Amino acid sequence: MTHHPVRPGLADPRDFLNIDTLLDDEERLMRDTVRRFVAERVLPDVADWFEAGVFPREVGKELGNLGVLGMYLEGYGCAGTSNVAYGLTCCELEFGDSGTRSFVSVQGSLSMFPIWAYGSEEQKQQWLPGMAAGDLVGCFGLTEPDAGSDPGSMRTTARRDGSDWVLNGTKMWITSGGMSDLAVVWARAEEGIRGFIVPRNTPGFTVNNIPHKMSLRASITSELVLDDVRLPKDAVLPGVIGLKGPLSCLNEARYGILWGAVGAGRACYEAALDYAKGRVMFGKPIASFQLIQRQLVEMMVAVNEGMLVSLHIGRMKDQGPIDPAHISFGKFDNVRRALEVARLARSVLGANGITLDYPVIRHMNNLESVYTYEGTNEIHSLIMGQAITGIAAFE
Ligand code: TGC
Ligand code: FAD
Repeated sequence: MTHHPVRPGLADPRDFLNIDTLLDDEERLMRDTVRRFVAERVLPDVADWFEAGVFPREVGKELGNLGVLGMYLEGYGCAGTSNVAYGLTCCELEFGDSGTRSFVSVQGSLSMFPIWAYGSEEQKQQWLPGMAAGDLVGCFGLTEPDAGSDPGSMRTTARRDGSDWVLNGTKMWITSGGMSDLAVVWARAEEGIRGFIVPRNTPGFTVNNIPHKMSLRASITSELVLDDVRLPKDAVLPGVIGLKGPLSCLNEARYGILWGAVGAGRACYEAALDYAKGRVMFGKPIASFQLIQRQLVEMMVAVNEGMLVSLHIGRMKDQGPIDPAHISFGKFDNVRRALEVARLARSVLGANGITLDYPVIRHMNNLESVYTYEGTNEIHSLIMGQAITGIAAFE
């Protein structure tokens, strides 16, 4: 048996378990490219965007130029990368801000994916290349004021009138709604739930941005109102009927989120580590106190574990169809752990932890939304509960 001597001091505080060695060259290149974009284009301004409550439209276009919009889809201007490369991208984007990753999730997984998976050839040709380039912005309307965790109870209707469709209803909490050129809206038709492509300028379709958010401020969140919105027959996505349509899109978006949460956690851990080494109290850096070291270690361990879980789920997804309950594992655990990391980091920064001069409270507040959207923590518990017991406990 070969004996490898243990050599103290080799552990990298920013990649403690050498997870980098588990990536191939292409994955590392993608990761580094997005990391550079975030450092140059997001981090210098994101606190201002957050304070102003905006997500600049031109950043959406730049993300298109970077090639990350719908990047794991094949054809129609999309890059066709692996799921792991896409996951690493989400992780880096959310190191910047959950709002930036949200924009990319909603564009690629919730707006482009349903058109790519269930659209007609004409719909794909019409919409996907412009969306991949960031020239057209999409949004995904599933949630309603009275139908959140239970989208099967939606009230929005789609009625046939001659060869047209007429949509009525209200969608709530819709990311990118106010900056979108098209909405993928899910509505109840006679035969079951169907998806519709609703161009922004359609008469009867109005969008109102939701004010006063304390979370995901660098992201636009909107209400969509559909008042006798008349659409031609080719506005419907022909390839799917039933709740499995929107739920299958959620699998894609939740996959990106489970990686993204690790990025937000890493940003908080690194900010706390740097701060603790520089901040002197009682004549010593606070990093020298045992209680602070314990907190830093908790954060570091959570971030490394989250990376391993993400990478494992990503490799599973790259190998073939994956059970949605596996994605729930990552969304459930990585987001709650990232939130714990953010709260620990907030405390290590003391009073400085409450300002936008450091990234921590911005991430902490953002993660409250991430905990709730794309299936709340409770819903993901129940999805895994059903997977291990065979009993659905949703109602
Ligand atoms: P259930 O009866 O279990 O299933 C109905 C049909 O759907 C199928 N199905 C799935 N298909 C694909 N993927 C999945 N994950 C699926 N889960 C279920 C199922 O097989 C069945 O098909 P069929 O052919 O038999 O009809 O449905 P249920 O009504 O009991 O609901 C189950 C539940 C609670 C898990 C589901 O409703 C759920 O996931 N609720 C959470 C809702 C949610 O996550 N909303 C997210 C909205 S989008 C968003 O938040 C975007 S934020 C984006 C950002 O800014 O990053
Ligand atoms: P509710 O469903 O009312 O839940 C309230 C509480 O009850 C939660 O703790 C929940 O876990 C719990 N609960 C509910 N049912 C059960 C149960 N069966 N067992 C145990 N506990 C239960 N939606 C979109 O369609 N598109 C978007 O782009 C989008 N973007 C969003 C962006 C932001 C910033 C936010 C905050 C939300 C967004 N959403 C979007 C909506 C999001 O998906 C919903 O908020 C989420 O699904 C939860 O629904 P709800 O808020 O109505 O909460």
